[in-house]
Amino acid sequence: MWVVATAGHVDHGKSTLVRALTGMEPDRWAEERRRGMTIDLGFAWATLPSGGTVAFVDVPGHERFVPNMLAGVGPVPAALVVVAADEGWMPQSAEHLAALDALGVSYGLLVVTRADLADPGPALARARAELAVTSLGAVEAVAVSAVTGAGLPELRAALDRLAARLPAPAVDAPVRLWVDRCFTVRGSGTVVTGTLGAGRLRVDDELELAATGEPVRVRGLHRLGVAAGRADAVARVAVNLRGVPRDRLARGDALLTPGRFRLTDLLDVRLAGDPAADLPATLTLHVGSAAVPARVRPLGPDTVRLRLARPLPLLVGDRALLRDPGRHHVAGGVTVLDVAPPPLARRGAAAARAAVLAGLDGRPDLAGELRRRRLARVTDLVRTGVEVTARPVAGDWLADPEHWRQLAVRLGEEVTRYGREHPLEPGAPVELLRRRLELPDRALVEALVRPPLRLRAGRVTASAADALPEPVARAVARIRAEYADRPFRAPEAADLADLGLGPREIGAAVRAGALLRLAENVVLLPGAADAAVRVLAGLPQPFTLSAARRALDTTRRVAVPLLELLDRRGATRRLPDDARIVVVACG
Ligand SMILES: Nc1nc2c(ncn2[C@@H]2O[C@H](COP(=O)(O)OP(=O)(O)OP(=O)(O)O)[C@@H](O)[C@H]2O)c(=O)[nH]1
Ligand SMILES: [Mg+2]
Repeated sequence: MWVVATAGHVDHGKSTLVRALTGMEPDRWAEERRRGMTIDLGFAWATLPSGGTVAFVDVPGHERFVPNMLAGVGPVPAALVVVAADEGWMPQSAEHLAALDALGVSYGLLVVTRADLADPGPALARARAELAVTSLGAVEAVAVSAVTGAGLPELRAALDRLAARLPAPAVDAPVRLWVDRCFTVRGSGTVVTGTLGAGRLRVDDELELAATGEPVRVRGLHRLGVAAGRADAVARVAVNLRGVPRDRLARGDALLTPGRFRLTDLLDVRLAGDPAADLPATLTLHVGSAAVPARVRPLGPDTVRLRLARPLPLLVGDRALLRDPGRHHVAGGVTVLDVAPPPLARRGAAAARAAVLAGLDGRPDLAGELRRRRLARVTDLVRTGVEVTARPVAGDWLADPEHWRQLAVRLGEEVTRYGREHPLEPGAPVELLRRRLELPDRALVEALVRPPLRLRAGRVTASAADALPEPVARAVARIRAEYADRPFRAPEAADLADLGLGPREIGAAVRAGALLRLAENVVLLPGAADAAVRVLAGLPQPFTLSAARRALDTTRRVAVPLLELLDRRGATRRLPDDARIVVVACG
């Protein structure tokens, strides 16, 4: 199924055309039929020559009902721009086209109606020129008469060609169904309708009501008036909801895949249209079927911050439009750049923010998001529209790699400082370190603890060697200094003896985590095992003992027990032919 919205000035024959194509009545209200004018959205559908189905969202052309028109076209990716041959280009032809352009609608047809009343040529030429400079660009044009039927077969064929060009819908994407109608069906309860632009709905699905976050369940589903167990985007759907009173829902609400969207009333956007500085302080933001007053704060030449009167489920990259209802003026399209922007409290913050926004294009980008936020929860990032491909550093926390490295260094410094200030205490409390590093979660502090730091009983100790008798600590320090840049070389037995490290001293150092014992008189610095796995993971798999020895730049004396240790830890696995593979790359 494809969904196409109409657009065009009042009385230009949009509804008549939809009626002629579908045999259905798009003007649902008695008042509409009495006045011969569309007031609210109408819905009808037809089978095309190819056998495919096209559903129409028929919009009102009258200037008073532009907000209804916008609610209809908001979630629809294709448009039929209708112009009457006998009237030609008119104010709402322009306003509707500006709206389609602002929303970035790039698929459509131009239909010159009432071709039995006047030569369609001039209206067609003017409309073509107007469309050419918008997101629609050069579109196919057809002249029709709903009275004589002339042009309708050509229009049906053109609709088929348009449908064939429409991009494949993202069926696996999360659902955000913008509600355009809401009513009660006796015996069934609340029903909402909308254009499903992406994702898939099934009977019994649990969804989230955007306005309140409350869970709702799909009790029944209709596609184009027929009950269905499931509906894949793109589709016109009616959703019967279990246990939701009718008055809880209205046009502009949305049904969401749980956990995939974030309600926001503060967003930074890029404008296409009027310059930021020329915008009035208050405009209406139209997105999906919603229309929400927004306070506008210019940041850069084409970027503004919007404070919405009520929060909406928006994602980075969403297209929307700003309109001045008083002036009947579409101020421009917006692309959402950030749905969780930082507050602009400090002096100069707005200018700094403008500089950041200048580098954003509305494409969700994990590395960039992490660079800006430094730390973020997976769930929060997903809800902004970012695809998370990185591994969390702790719990569901993601970190910018550079920031994480700096935090690790600062943790070491803070622990050392604490040790100096409190020489009698066994290390710095994790909670205190969390506050000093301004981290939101203790788990982050714990994840930053790496040798020579150690975590014990809620405290981080500066160096395991601190807990050792003075001569042993000094000997370990010498080894650390000498072997730091060749971590897989081990001191010879004679060197250990020279350092005063006999079996008892080595045992103490190993227990304190200051040394890693591979075999009798074979010790490395702690961390060497993890580092070795990283090196070995870079080898062609599987690898032999001698390949490992060369890669680690070490001797058999170290390589043999080191690999055995890694086997025991499950980081490597020994194959029947004695070669090995790395199982998990740790660290
Ligand atoms: N002669 C002739 N009349 C037409 C044609 N198409 C529409 N009309 C007439 O034009 C008038 C307006 O048609 P509608 O279809 O209601 O126009 P509309 O664009 O839906 O109007 P709104 O929904 O109010 O914006 C009606 O009286 C139609 O009968 C046509 O091809 N030829
Ligand atoms: Mg109409």
